[in-house]
Amino acid sequence: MYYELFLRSFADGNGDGIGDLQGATEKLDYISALGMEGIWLLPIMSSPSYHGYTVTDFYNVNPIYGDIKDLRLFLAEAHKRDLKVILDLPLNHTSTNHEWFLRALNGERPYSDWYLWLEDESWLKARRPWDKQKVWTPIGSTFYYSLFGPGSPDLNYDSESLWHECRNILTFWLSLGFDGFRFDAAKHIFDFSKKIGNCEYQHDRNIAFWSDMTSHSRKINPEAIFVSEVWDDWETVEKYSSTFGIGFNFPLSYVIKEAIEGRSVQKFIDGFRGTMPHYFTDNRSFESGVFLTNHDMTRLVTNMNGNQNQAIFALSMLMSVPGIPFVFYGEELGMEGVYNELFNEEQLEPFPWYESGFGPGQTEWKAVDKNRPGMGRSYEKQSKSNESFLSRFRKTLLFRKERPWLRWAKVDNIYEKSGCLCLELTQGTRRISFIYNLSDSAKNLCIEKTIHTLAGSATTTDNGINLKAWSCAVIE
Ligand code: ACG
Repeated sequence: MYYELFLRSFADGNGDGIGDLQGATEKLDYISALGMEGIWLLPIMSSPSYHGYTVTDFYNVNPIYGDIKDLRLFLAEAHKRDLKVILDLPLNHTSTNHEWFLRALNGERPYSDWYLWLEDESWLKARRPWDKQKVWTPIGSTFYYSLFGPGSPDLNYDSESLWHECRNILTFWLSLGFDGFRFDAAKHIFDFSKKIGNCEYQHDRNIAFWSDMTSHSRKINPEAIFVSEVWDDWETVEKYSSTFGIGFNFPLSYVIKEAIEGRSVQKFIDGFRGTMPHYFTDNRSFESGVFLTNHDMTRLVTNMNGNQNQAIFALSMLMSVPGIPFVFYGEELGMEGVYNELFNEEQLEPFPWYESGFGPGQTEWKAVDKNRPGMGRSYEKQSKSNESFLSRFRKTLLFRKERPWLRWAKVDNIYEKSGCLCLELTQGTRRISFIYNLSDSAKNLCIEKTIHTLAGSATTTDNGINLKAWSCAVIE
């Protein structure tokens, strides 16, 4: 189970109100106590942006987060707690302030080959596949290709020397002690076709690139961990996953949230079969990185319209399916926030350590709106109650931590029974069953076996159990 950590919002070590490596190091016991086996660290390289996905130096830590020494300490302390750390690496583009781009603008080789420049006016008609945004940005007398907006000129991987540079970047961070990478925008390495003068995903070329980069990395660390970010339908996600070993299962995150919203057992069954086919067999060439939300999405409790019981129920589903679960920082406190891009980014608000909103280590880099002081959302307040959302969330996480074998489990059966969803998993001699009531009313089920609950509650009846609304029963 991994914790998705946004340094800037997490914990401040030097009193400047901006989260940093020193602050995060001081909170590693907190992350470990959640039952985590690892951390996905959002980009920490030098960058002019708050999100860090537009890099100005691939070989350095953003000075506001600390320096290489702070990073080495963070990694050493994480490893002392058996926490792996994977680094989010955005290789698809750079910042416009990267030295490479500035030297490219001066016509210096090889840098001018490392970006894509307009060669034909007809290319200007190209639009981003998912939201039809323009993809060419004017500069001087030319245009550069920038899929993620004017601040992020795409790198041109037709250039061999750029592949060589990427291998050096991977070597650098692995040699510092990272256990692997989350590769950003993995399907976008080759996503503009000069032949058709428009955006076109060239999946085979993308996979050839990533195969080269992951093989290079495995020469440095044979145990290196790679997670691919391919935000697409299942067929596309599956295409990439075996090259990396772990593929984020975006489609499953929608299946869980939409089945809950629609209170539909059948929707879950159909969706689960369609997005986890590799877990219905024993032989699989990759694992799914399973999750409910990430930094590009609306937060869990907000997605559930503030219904904390449904949020814990959704988490119980995540904690019971095979694969490697990822949890976005702050979800454990029930933090709220609607996703919006480059506006107020309310899904990235400071982690509220104190109920007053202030105290040693509290980050204050941006105003908070959805997670204000005095709302009872803070760690300080919730850690004092066994009934708090945090306590319920942590209990659910620890259920998973105590059953690491679920990662590799095989799905034996998934079916509907008395209006509930039933999931049966096995792994070797182990077997476990989950019964989910994804409805607003209690359900009676004829079950002889003893159960315990992972979410909500149940009572025993003469011939079985009465499973309350938004509850999950476990037989093991
Ligand atoms: C990554 C990072 C993100 C970062 C960048 C750029 C990339 O997580 O934080 O932005 O470095 C696309 C890309 C992803 C990208 C997101 C933001 N995420 O593929 O790599 O945009 C559709 C498309 C997807 C698209 C998604 C966006 O298919 O390609 O993701 O929409 O919403 C169903 C469909 C599925 C569809 C979804 C949603 O599931 O099957 O295909 O996905 O519905 O409609 C960072 C900052 C940004 C900044 C940028 C420069 O976060 O704010 O602008 O850097």
